Amino acid sequence: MVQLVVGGAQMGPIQHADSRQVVVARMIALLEAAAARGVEMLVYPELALTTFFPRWYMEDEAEIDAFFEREMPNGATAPLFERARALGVAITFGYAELTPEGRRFNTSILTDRAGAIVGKYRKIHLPGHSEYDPERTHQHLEKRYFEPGDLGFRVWRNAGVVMGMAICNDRRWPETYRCLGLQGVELVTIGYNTPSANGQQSSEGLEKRLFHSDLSLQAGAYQNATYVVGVAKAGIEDGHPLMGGSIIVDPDGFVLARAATEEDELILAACDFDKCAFGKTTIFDFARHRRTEHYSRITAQTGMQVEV
Ligand code: CDT
Repeated sequence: MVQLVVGGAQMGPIQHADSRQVVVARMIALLEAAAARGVEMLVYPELALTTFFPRWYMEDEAEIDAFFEREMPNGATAPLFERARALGVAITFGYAELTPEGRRFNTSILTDRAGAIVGKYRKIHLPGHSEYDPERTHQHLEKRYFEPGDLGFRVWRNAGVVMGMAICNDRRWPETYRCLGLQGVELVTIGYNTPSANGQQSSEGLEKRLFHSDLSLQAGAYQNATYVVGVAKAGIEDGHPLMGGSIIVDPDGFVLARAATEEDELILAACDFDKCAFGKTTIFDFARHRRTEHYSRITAQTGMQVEV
């Protein structure tokens, strides 16, 4: 029987002027609160160390690189790893990664309960655009600052559980969960930064955006018989609102815990990973029921083609 208390460390806003040290101190406070409540695996948001900088158009390479980490752990984040190790809590968080070759990725890492990095994921579905768009109410320049991830969707057995990572916009794509589901995933962790309003459609408000987030996370969990944890960075960053709505979802698609604020807030749920087995061996027993002979379009074709 594999059971784990899983936590989501939703983070409130991080302003441009906030140092990594200030942010890491907040992450450690959440970690300590989580450990005190029995959390054994804690999930932080996407790009957890900085403000959501893709909202700004930048050309200066040095200005861009200031948001990126050249190594992980590094001087600023080492205290977080150290505290997680001391408390025996596995963690995952997102950050902007600058590789030694000068490549930039939107990345998340996974540690074991001894504070060692056991997994790395680089965001595959990058939303937004690469050039300044005057038609939008706010910019979303992820395609400018990041390359699509090159590591695929992988899983790792960590603390006895098959874990996989995805980042923000990945949660809207069924392919994400299915690639992980085909590897037997039991816990999918997904940090996000989602603006509270749609920069291209003013009628789309917070309620619809929260619904779409829930819908995606709950469907991904149910259709792959896995726990899913979605964790926001929320609140008003440098005048720009990000939505909250962090949730923990069980393998039936039910929400076990939900954040109520747009601030630093802990959610948690005791997860019994044996509960993943029922769906994986019945309605979503992939080996018995999938019909791959009819799925070739999924990988052969990217955009929609209307052929009638
Ligand atoms: N960070 C991130 O991927 N955010 C996107 C915003 C989509 S609107 C360009 C999301 O899917 O939540």
